[in-house]
Amino acid sequence: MSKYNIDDTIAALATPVGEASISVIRVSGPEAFQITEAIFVSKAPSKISELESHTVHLGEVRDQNGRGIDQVLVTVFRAPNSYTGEDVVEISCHGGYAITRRILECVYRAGARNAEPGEFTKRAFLSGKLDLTQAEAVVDLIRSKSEQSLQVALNQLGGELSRKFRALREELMKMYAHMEGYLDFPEDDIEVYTDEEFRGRFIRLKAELGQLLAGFRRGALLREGAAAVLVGRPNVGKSSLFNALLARERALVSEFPGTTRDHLEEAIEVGGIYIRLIDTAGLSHDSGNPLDRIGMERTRENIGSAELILFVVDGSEALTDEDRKIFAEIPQEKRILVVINKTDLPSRLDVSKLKELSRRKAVLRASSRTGDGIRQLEAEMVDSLLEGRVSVEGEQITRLRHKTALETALAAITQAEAAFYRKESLEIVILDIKTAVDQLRELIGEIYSEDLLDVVFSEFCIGK
Ligand SMILES: Nc1nc2c(ncn2[C@@H]2O[C@H](COP(=O)(O)OP(=O)(O)OP(=O)(O)O)[C@@H](O)[C@H]2O)c(=O)[nH]1
Ligand SMILES: [Mg+2]
Repeated sequence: MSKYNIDDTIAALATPVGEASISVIRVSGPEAFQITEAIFVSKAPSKISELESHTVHLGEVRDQNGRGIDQVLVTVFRAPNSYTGEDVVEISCHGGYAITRRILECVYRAGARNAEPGEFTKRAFLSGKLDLTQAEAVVDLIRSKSEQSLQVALNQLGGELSRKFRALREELMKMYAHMEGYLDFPEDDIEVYTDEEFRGRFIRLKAELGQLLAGFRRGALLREGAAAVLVGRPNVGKSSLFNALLARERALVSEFPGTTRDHLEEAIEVGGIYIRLIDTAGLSHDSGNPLDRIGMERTRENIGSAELILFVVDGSEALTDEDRKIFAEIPQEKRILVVINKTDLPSRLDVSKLKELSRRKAVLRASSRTGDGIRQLEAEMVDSLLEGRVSVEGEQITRLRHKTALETALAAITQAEAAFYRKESLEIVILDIKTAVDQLRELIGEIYSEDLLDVVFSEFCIGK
């Protein structure tokens, strides 16, 4: 069956599976009204297909033997004024495994097909309700775990990024048209940009694409969050800091070195960013204990995949060789914050030696016992992850798909520009411009392949 098939009617649970006060089953397609009529008996003696759009009706769902299953509300949306652009019925029933399963069975028996993940949104896209960038924002909105990622998703859903892509496409199409006009009628005195104009347009386009690309890392960070890992020798207070940042006693803390044997992960939201905070087993290079070695192996893996390392030292003790060895293990290209913990105790740490060791990394002081310096640490974590750029204003690309397409477009424009200056035939230049145009059209989904839609919509959950 073709993935483009939108002739049939689909149905799925739109709310999470499990116990809830209500669940919603969504039915969309040309038969949505007839299918609902077959299983629903309204209190009022009217047919679903005759009901006004955007109205809610009380009634009962009955199985094929006429036995009542649940009292429900159905909401009717008439095409094209619905999420998918098709006729849609939403059945709000009691939440629960068995009830929703039985109602869905009735809906399927009456002729609906089980919707694939994201199929409702795919239909919204195919019927022109949303473009592809906005469809992606729907997933981001649902998945948002922090204020900032939510804001970026809302901006995208509102069409901010799409408008930017469209404007760039428009600009490129103009260049294309001018070049094509010249190619088609070279003798005519048709108006074509001067070389100067072309030069200016190339420069502007490259700058705008470059700017969008530069924002990718931050956009991806806002969308996906980041992993921050606490690293240091045993007993410096990593687990205590972990708890202080979480604001609850999650990790076991004790005065015995080697308390944490396995890593622990918890999510926090700091400065609007979603951070996966990871506590690790203290690294100790001369431990003969095999359990320690396994724990340390895990710690190394965590270091490898983290975006931010919090290197923790104990301020109430002098810097040790072990501290040095551990620091040396952290790849220097990583973002690293050095945290001097236990500042409530008398200081025995030579800060200049620590700075020498950590070179230009930021050094912070904190006490997980009193909470001093914890807010500052949070702020530094955010700054370090965002590199100081905290604003979510402006268009923000968030996905690898956007990045790859814009990179291809930028390369094509750069190539077109070079060919233009070498005074190569316009036929060559125009091919590159066409490549760039197509990349932008694909971004908003003006042109698409089945594969592309598969990739975009496979991220969705069932019922969306
Ligand atoms: N005075 C003081 N003691 C602290 C502070 N942070 C941690 N401690 C104490 O230091 C000891 C070790 O703390 P943990 O958080 O278990 O240290 P850790 O780095 O997780 O140790 P491992 O799991 O063994 O690697 C405990 O007795 C804590 O109470 C602090 O800021 N001030
Ligand atoms: Mg610990």
